[in-house]
Amino acid sequence: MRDAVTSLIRNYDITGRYLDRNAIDSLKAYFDTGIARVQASAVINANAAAIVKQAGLQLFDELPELIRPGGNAYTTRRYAACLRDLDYYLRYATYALVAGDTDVLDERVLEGLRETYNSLGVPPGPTVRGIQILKAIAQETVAEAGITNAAFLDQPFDYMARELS
Ligand code: CYC
Repeated sequence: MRDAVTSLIRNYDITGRYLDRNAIDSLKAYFDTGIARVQASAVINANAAAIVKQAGLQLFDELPELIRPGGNAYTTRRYAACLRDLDYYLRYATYALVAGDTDVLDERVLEGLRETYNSLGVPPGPTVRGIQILKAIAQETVAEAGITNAAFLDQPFDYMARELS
């Protein structure tokens, strides 16, 4: 698993280069947002259960066919699996936020997920919608906690949504 610093060093080491201006700029951008990343992640952690619950309610409110007979989240077991998946997305997003890198998402969440979803008939469009809803609620929650300039918050959610689209 890589973070913003180890990813960058790895790239420079492969080609045997000293850190140049671009490297310094990107490290600076990461360290400048460091405290805010940790704070945003702490706010999400403290509100994770409520964020997931609200995201699930909003998703099923927007797409009620998911929980009707024949829908992929129909039956309590599948409903619960869907909320659990949302919880995975949120938790791993906080890891990626702190790391400043999406590598953990590739390695721990996305690897083979599309195939698993295909074989179980989990629909990609509604899953992506679920991730977007999670992002919006996480943004609101972080903003309400007084953390401004949290533009970095979008990245892990957008990355997972794009990879599952
Ligand atoms: C199932 N979701 C699964 C399964 C996996 C994951 C592996 C199959 C095994 C199981 O049921 O537990 C996802 N597992 C993960 C992820 C990780 C992991 C991401 C990384 C940490 O270890 N259905 C919908 C909604 C959506 C949904 C759109 C919720 C957003 O209609 C999710 N995922 C969903 C459902 C199942 C599932 C309903 C159960 C499908 C079935 O068994 O028929």
